Amino acid sequence: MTKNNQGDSNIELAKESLTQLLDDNRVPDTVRSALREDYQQIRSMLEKLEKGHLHIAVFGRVSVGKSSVLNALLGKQVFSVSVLHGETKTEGKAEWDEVDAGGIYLIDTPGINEIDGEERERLAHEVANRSDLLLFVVDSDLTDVELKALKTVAETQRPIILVVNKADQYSEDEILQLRTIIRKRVSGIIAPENIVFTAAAPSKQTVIYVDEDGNEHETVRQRPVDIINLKSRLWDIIEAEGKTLSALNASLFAGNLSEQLGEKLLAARKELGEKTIHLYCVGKGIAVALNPVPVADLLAAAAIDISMVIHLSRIYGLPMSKSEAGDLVKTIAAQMLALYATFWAIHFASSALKIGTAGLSTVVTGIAQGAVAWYGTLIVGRVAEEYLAKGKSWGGGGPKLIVQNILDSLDRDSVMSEAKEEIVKYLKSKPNKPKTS
Ligand SMILES: Nc1nc2c(ncn2[C@@H]2O[C@H](COP(=O)(O)OP(=O)(O)O)[C@@H](O)[C@H]2O)c(=O)[nH]1
Ligand SMILES: [Mg+2]
Repeated sequence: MTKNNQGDSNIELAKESLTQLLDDNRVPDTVRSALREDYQQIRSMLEKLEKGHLHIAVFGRVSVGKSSVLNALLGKQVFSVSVLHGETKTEGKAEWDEVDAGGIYLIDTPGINEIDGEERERLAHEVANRSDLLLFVVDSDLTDVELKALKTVAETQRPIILVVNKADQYSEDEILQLRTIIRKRVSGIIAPENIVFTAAAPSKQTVIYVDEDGNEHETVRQRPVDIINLKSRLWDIIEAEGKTLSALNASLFAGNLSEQLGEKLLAARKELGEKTIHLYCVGKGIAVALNPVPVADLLAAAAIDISMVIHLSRIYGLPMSKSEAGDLVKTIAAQMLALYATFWAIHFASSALKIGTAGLSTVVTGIAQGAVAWYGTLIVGRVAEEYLAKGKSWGGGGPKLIVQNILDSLDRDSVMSEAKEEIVKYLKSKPNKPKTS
């Protein structure tokens, strides 16, 4: 490959962002294992970058001559060719040693299907993602299916050469016409210089001639392979920007992947966070139900919320100290109180008054209060999560807006009745009846 400083620095940049993703220790192990496949993909991309490899893949309809085009480039029969549909079932890879730079690989792929649009799109992305340059092969004017597939691969921003194969089947006039039609059809997608005609495996030609005596003779002539236009176009591109190409595509790949990783990471954290919050809600609901707290002891009960916040902060990769978590819980509680003052007052004051009365009423009160505590912990958990997901920030609206939004998003009555149900279930499963003070 040509010495190219821009290319080198692009590679470094791509490598750096890939390595960063791999080494990101903020990613908890549970999440990391869920993302193992993505990590594997990053690793193989990194390896390819380090070796400076360039991948050129063919793509196109079955039987247009994809395998034949690659064989013609290689000058030997490496990939199997068949008159039957779908000869190439799996991918193949071969080094193209005609280019001095080395490390250039040709990749054969199965043909795209005429019918299944979704599968076609998936395949197009898959092939494009792993190659630095694409040879989109056709054997006539593009069908609608081919045009759609071409647009799909073009979206991946890979450079594409449109190879019109089986040129031997057309007369010179027909080729001129075909070139004009195809140019128009793919304008805006493929530059004219990237449309090349080839005859990778021309069919034999029967020639009949009449000799001086008037006798007819029939000879079969093998037409020559015509691949030089594609070769020289490829050489030009590799000469000019080979290294930049592979780095550019690696950056694109790394960029896409880190975006996807970010989304998956957040989803995985949300799921883990959800489970964690639920556990603390159950824990606190039951603790309070068994031991209804007077208003004055509410702070003691806040210890559970504080542990929950510390736990959540680890899941989100932004660990908090006990005092930091305590401050966060206080901030959230203050907003909750401000917004729902009467609600909290009624629930806690009435239960505080009733405390001390023995028997069933205490149990009933306890369950009701446990449900309120559960609801409170759920809000604290959800708000804390939002704060953590924003990288420890409240965003423009401050804590008030976030607490308000979370409160609005929760149906208080159904949360409380679910809480009561779970608490009762737990109490019933216990052989010892709750203590009455
Ligand atoms: N006439 C002609 N036939 C070709 C040419 N290239 C390939 N073929 C034939 O087209 C058929 C399919 O070729 P193949 O390379 O297996 O296509 P693929 O399915 O796209 O890989 C085979 O019979 C080839 O001999 C060409 O340039 N001219
Ligand atoms: Mg094939």
